[in-house]
Amino acid sequence: MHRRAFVAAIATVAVAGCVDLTTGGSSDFEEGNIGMSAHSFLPEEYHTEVGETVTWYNSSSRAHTVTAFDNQIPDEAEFFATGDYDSTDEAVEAWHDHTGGRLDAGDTFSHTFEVPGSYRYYCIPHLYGGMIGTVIVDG
Ligand SMILES: [Cu+2]
Repeated sequence: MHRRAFVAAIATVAVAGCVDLTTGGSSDFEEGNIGMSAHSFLPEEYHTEVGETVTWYNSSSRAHTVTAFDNQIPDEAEFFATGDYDSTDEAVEAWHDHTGGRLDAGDTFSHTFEVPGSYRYYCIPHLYGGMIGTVIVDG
């Protein structure tokens, strides 16, 4: 009885935080590999392999961006950002100009990773809320 009450409480917290505790932290969404809450990527760190395509899915009700830090991806890697901009600066400028690159609720964005290494990316409007993620590509 006590255990049931505890599990129910955890389930409530999980729903409130949009975190699915049942799948162990990767591929939580049918629509994509990495989901989003109001202010974070789910999961914040995602592992994949060279040649694999990763899909982000905006599972929240807010608009977000997926924008690589161009100085925090491997040297040989292709830059990626919603809106298909060529650099972090260009993406930031477009966001401030006309919310360029916005990923609305339910939208998806995909990128294929061809170079092994660590890729840091963020959401432009929620950077100061700590909305930063990492994709680790194993060679
Ligand atoms: Cu965001």
